[in-house]
Amino acid sequence: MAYETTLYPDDNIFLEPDDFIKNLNVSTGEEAAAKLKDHMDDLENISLNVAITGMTGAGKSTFINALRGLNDDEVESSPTGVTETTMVPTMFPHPSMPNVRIWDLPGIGSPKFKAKQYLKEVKFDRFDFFIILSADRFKENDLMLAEEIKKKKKSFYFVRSKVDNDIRSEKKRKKFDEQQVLSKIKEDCKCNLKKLGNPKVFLVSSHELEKYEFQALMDHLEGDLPEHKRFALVQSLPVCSMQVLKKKKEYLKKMIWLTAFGSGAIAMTTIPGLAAGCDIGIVMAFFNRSFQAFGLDDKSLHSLSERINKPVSELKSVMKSCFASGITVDVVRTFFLTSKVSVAMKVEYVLSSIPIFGALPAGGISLATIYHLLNKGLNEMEEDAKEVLNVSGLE
Ligand SMILES: Nc1nc2c(ncn2[C@@H]2O[C@H](COP(=O)(O)OP(=O)(O)OP(=O)(O)O)[C@@H](O)[C@H]2O)c(=O)[nH]1
Ligand SMILES: [Mg+2]
Repeated sequence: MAYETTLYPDDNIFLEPDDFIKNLNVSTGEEAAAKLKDHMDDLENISLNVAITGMTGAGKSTFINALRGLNDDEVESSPTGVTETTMVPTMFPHPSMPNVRIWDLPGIGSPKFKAKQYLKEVKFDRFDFFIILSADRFKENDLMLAEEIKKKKKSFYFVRSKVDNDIRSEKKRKKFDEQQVLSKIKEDCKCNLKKLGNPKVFLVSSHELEKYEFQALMDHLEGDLPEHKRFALVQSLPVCSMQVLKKKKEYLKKMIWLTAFGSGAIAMTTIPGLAAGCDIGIVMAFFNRSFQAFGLDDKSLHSLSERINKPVSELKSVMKSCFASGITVDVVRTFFLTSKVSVAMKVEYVLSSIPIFGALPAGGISLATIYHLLNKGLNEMEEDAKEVLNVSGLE
């Protein structure tokens, strides 16, 4: 995994095209192609290790499944249940981003619990951050663990889980006010955690990620992570709201010009004379990534359909883009050939001022055109994803 060692000293993986080219520091098209390819591989390989811990029954496995967009009874899911089920640290790769790994850490409920020893045993260093879950008041062991994580200069977040249960039982009261119930739970947690200096607490239901504070938790994680890790986090999030969709698009958009440069530069060096002047593999990889990140692939739709109890066919019926049936070379080629192209002026301008790119595909498809088509494809997929979200009733 070369990421940390390559191109960007400032951890800024999404420089503007002009700066990016300057930073590439290359003098030939071949060099540029090689560097762009490296950079794209790096983006593919960004790793994120998330530790989920908390007492037995706190809802760790259920939360992990929800994060991975899976239901509890799917084959790849973390086993959940009312008896103690998770005994050893277990890693669960994200279904479409295997470098995003979510770890189910064993119960920390033992009376003899020693936070320092525990962190050593689970090899705390490999984790980017910890999420400590509790279904009621945070216990002494949770607090000890947070203190120890802090000493090791790692981040932790407290999540009060299963708030849907609280709401459901409080609803039976005559004077029910949801906001009041939530505030009360939060205050109680905060009071309970005071000795740690007011850490943030997020109220979450793994059964209803779109409600309560899952989004706020993700926003905080995103803000605290270094930029290249943010990219992995956002792409791996389950699509549970328009806000998540918007965020995903924002990050994917930043990849567009890189994909356009990459596909053009690599095509120039590896397939000279090819009329298309565009590496279809790179374009496919971009569309595939976007398709999965938007939750439009069969696997994601299947999980969603089970969760909301609607047939996959109903979800698919609202997808109107040409990508609705999946990303294949034929689909992408047809999309390229049938799209009306208006020239993306800014890209054309930037490219024309850079000699090695100025020489790109004579007579073939221009980089500005690729750029434009990638943008168009992404917009169309986003529209499909919005429709799916609407019909699923999550928004
Ligand atoms: N209503 C509701 N139930 C939940 C939620 N999260 C978990 N549960 C239920 O709580 C029980 C325990 O959940 P698990 O995810 O297995 O808990 P765990 O922390 O992994 O437990 P161990 O593996 O034993 O440490 C299961 O019956 C879940 O269905 C939630 O957000 N809402
Ligand atoms: Mg478990």
